[in-house]
Amino acid sequence: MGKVWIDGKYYDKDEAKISVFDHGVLYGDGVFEGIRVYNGRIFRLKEHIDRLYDSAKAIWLEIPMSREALSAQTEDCVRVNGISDGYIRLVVTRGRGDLGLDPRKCPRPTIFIIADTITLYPKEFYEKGLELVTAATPINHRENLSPRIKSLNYLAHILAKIEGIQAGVHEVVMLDFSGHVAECSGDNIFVVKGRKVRTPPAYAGILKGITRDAVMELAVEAGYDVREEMMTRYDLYTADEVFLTGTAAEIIPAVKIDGRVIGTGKPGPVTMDLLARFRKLVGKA
Ligand code: PXG
Repeated sequence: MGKVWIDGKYYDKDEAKISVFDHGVLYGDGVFEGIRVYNGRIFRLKEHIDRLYDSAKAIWLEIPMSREALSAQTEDCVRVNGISDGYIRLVVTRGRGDLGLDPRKCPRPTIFIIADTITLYPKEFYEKGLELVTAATPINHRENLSPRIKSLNYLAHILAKIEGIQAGVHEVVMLDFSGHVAECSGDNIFVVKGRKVRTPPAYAGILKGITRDAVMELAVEAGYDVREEMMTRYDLYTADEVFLTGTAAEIIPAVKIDGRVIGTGKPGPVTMDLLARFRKLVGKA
């Protein structure tokens, strides 16, 4: 039976509960991380912890634990659950308060850590590639709820995801308010044209993915011309290759977008090269 750590104690999965008065539940007031474990080692834990504390800072939430203590607790949770390849969900909510939205009424944030197995995309998705459509729902405006904050408010992305489900495709492309390509519902997006590997800039208002950063480093090492640039759907439609990056997906090719076949319609050589390099980096190759 899996054990979930909540505010200092381990609970059996079925007994792992938080209050209905928690503002994480009442208002989506909180932040989180999704982290991967490969061969018993946590992938880029420091980067995830730093992003979590930045997300918390941005919403005026003080995590009542040091980065070192929370990192050690995350490692402990993986060990206690005997996970060698899996997924960690680390969540910090505003905590228990009253029915008003004033965060000052929540004396102590709730922290919980789930370490579990991971549901992976089927292998054939990597071999054949995904089909995407553009969602009508734009990404949150960066001055509204910044997409840089990995918050418990995922509704814009979930509404976009629902559009993808209705359209019968695997993922959706989300645009920003000016129509520039931003990211997908749970992944970042990359566009390949020749030796050029481009991805939307993080400052424009997207989640700065940990996988995105790793893939950019690998692409630079491999000698590609890596750029962060604003793009429109025209750049997607006319690309040689498009791929998505994320903690769960790693690197996954997209071969059809809004009915346009991308490149040859099959996962391309740059995507496959970067996927091989990524798998080597995480010790899966
Ligand atoms: N953009 C968004 C909106 C995300 O939610 C990424 C990019 C990729 O970031 P990382 O750091 O993982 O490379 C994410 C990933 C899921 C799932 O089940 C994915 C995410 C969060 C929750 C669930 O696919 N985040």
